[in-house]
Amino acid sequence: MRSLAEPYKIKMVEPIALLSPEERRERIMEAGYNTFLLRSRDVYIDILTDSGTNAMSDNQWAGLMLGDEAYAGSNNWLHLEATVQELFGFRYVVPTHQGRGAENLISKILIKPGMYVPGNMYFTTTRAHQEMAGGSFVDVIIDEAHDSKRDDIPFKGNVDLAKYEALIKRVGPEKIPYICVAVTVNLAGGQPVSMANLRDVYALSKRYGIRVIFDATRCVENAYFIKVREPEYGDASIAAIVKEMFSYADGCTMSGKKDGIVNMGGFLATNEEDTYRQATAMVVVYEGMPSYGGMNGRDMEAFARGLREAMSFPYIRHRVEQVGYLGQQLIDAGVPVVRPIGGHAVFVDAREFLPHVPQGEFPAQALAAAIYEHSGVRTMERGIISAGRDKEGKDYAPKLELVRCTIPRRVYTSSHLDYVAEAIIELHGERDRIGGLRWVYEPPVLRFFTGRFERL
Ligand code: PLI
Repeated sequence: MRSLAEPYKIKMVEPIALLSPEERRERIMEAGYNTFLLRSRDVYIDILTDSGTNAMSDNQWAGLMLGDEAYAGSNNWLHLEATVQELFGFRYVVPTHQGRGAENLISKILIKPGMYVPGNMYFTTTRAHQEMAGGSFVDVIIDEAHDSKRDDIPFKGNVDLAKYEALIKRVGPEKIPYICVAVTVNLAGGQPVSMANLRDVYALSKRYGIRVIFDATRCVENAYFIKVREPEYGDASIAAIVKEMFSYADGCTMSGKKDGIVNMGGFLATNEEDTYRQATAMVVVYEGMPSYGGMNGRDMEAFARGLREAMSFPYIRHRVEQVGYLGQQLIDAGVPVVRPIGGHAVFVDAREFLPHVPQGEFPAQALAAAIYEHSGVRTMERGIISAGRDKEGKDYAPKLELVRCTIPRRVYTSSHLDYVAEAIIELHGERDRIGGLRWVYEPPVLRFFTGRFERL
């Protein structure tokens, strides 16, 4: 097969520069060995996250000029609302400034203290909102999702129906306001959920009268995996797959900063009038009018256009395959990564990369810092630091201790990814010299964002 070249050409550039090794050593020390605390200008290739780091198209930039910045009833809101209704099939849409704004609304509206919220692996902000509303998250993803080496499972994000039903029987359906199904599953490695599983989860939930709420953040990447891995969908369009996926949900939250291909934005969507009424009452307190929810008119225009662009097969094929291109180089060189490679990121297995660093000395945090120091590439810890502590104050200690190399949409070319691969492969050859870290400052919630460390 010919190489899959970028399905876009570059019209505007943003210069980047590589600091000297001495400067990088100093900068990461000043940042408390936390890549979140580095200054962007000190980073050469930034694969911290795919969130809000997307490059917009000429069509989206043109849309910015049509921003209707009215306080109420903005034209761009009407466009965004109609686009979400058409693409996802939900009746009601509530705008929020980003995904966690929508998570706040749905958690406050539906979760009462003492309730349980099953989900296919936790996500940091999602679980934080569930817990702040008095709920307890329960992981009902298939066991294999916690095993970085199981590469024979095409839909590693699937819900384990037996685990889910056992929870329903244990606590009673009235204690479960909804199941949160993430498509794809970020912390499992960007792993997808099959259409068959979505259908089964919905049917089981309806038997017990439980709502299904999707985390739609990377739903287009999930649709691509369904198209290429689930035989009966091989000829279906991405838009048709997305529409069918969401027919198995009662509502969703979405961070537009990922598959919306914008830099800011989000929404809550639902088919329930009562949930919608409560959300519109609450959105004015936390986000803004129900016709902007924290977004500018121009941002909503770009978001509406971005959602439509995301449904293009050449776009999403290149996006997911570009991630695979980086992953394959690491696999070929013997660097341990989560397999199969997911939709938005390559996750390096830090436990295996640094077997001499115990989890209590934060191998993924140490490895992310070492990658920056070695190459100027910024990645992110997704292990014990991200997992946080439970209500008793005990570390969650997840099985997966990972460094995420997250590819922004339409930003980097294959040669940037070649550089990343070369740097990580080189560092793998020198892994014995990387040691662990200890806390200097640990924040009470979402500690990975602003925590500080020192070398042991
Ligand atoms: O960053 P927000 O508030 O727009 O979205 C929160 C959020 C919700 N669900 C999922 C699956 C996410 O990945 C997510 C945000 N992810 C970030 C910031 C990331 O770096 O992956």
